[in-house]
Amino acid sequence: MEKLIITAAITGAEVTKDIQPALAISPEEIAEDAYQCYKSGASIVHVHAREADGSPTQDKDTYGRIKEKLEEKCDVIFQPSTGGAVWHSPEERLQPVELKPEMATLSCGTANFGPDVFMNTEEYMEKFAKRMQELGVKPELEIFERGMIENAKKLLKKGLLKEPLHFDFVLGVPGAAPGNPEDLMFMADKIPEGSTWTVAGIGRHELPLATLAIILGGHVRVGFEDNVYYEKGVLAKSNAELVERIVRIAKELGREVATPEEAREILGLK
Ligand code: KMH
Ligand code: ZN
Repeated sequence: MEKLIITAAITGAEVTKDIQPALAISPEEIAEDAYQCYKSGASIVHVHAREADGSPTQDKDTYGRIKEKLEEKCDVIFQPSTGGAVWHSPEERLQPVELKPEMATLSCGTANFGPDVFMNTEEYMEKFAKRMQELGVKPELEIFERGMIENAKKLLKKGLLKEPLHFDFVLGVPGAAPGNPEDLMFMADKIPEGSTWTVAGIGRHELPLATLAIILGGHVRVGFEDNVYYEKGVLAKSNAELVERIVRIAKELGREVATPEEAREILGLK
């Protein structure tokens, strides 16, 4: 079986320091957190930038500072968000791709997101995909609902995506697809042959879905963006602690963990 790619989604846009005191805020803190995750076994870091006051920002220069500091430390794959927060405009959200990171996320449709709506119209999905293609940025296709796989296939048909595709099933968001094992298996069965996939289980779904993905041959995303707990009622000490647990489970299940270079091979980044 292919080696396991672990993505650390370290900040997100919604988590606050009140909820998780170990949350990194400044570019220096975010780069250091990402480095600790890399040392623990992550080969990709998915990042949302923050303002000094902790609020989420899609500012290109802030992402640029994180990227620069991270590149000084290690060769982990830097994957900025183009999802941002629900209230960011599409133009704001797209900014970090101008830094030409190796990857960036591309959300493939609109979904309820707790009490909010995470809006991704066809026009903007196409615009995001086109710009990423022009800049040579590989999209990670964020799938919150089954129909979003079809939206991704439509982008592929229009020539706005290039195979092999890489999907991230984000399961367990309140208002979108639930985080049950059968939901993951159903979705993983519907993507084009030759695609790769990872799973981001939200909250209590993180660990069981990660374990299932290791068994099924998929890849895994963990981190404060998706889940701030180590176990019920116990906060994780760090993002790295969540990565370390996945490395241990993978080892027990006989799945080797990919280095960033190996992840690049698997994802067709080079
Ligand atoms: N914060 C969510 C509204 C992404 O990073 O591409 C969207 C999100 C997806 O986190
Ligand atoms: Zn994100």
